[in-house]
Amino acid sequence: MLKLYGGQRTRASIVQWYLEEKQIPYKFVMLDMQAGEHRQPEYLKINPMGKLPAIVEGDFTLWESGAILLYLAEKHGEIEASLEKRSVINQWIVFANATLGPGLFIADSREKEKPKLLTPLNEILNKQPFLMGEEFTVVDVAVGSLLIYTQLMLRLDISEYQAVGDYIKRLMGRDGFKNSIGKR
Ligand SMILES: N[C@@H](CCC(=O)N[C@@H](CS)C(=O)NCC(=O)O)C(=O)O
Repeated sequence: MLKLYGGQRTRASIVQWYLEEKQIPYKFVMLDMQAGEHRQPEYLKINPMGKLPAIVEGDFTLWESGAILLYLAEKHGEIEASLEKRSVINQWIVFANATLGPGLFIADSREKEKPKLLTPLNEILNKQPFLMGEEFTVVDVAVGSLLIYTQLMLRLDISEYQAVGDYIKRLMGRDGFKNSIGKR
């Protein structure tokens, strides 16, 4: 069975959300970060960077939450064969981790980046319930989790962005969310 390595409050919950959505069987291996378990040789064999999350499936290991999401989506049939469709999914996952996350979670850039990032997201979500259209996809886990964390962790004022606020509520109402990030 797939093992997901995480800690009390780590991005492993993002991966866990997707596993719950797709009902993929997994075992959550909770490392004690206070005790430095993620820096011990046993875990460094899985992720030499000493960061969480990572997954282990048989003798295959993978780290970086975005790469894990993409792997799971591909393996569990969400991603169609076309290079273009796969690349658009990849685009949103990279956007979440390389642009949206740093833009909103690095205090110095937050105020400047907030309108630049949330205005187009709001426009997209005004037209459709999910980022790729009518259907919830892995992209909503990657981007949506960070938007949700802006509320849970930063209490970021997004009142100007009604469609983003509605999207967050829609995502938080999902069972997969409630059984993962919602439980922490
Ligand atoms: N870009 C990475 C970030 C990984 C990361 O920084 N994880 C944090 C927990 S959320 C961590 O392991 N921190 C422990 C440390 O840096 O020692 C990902 O998305 O997986």
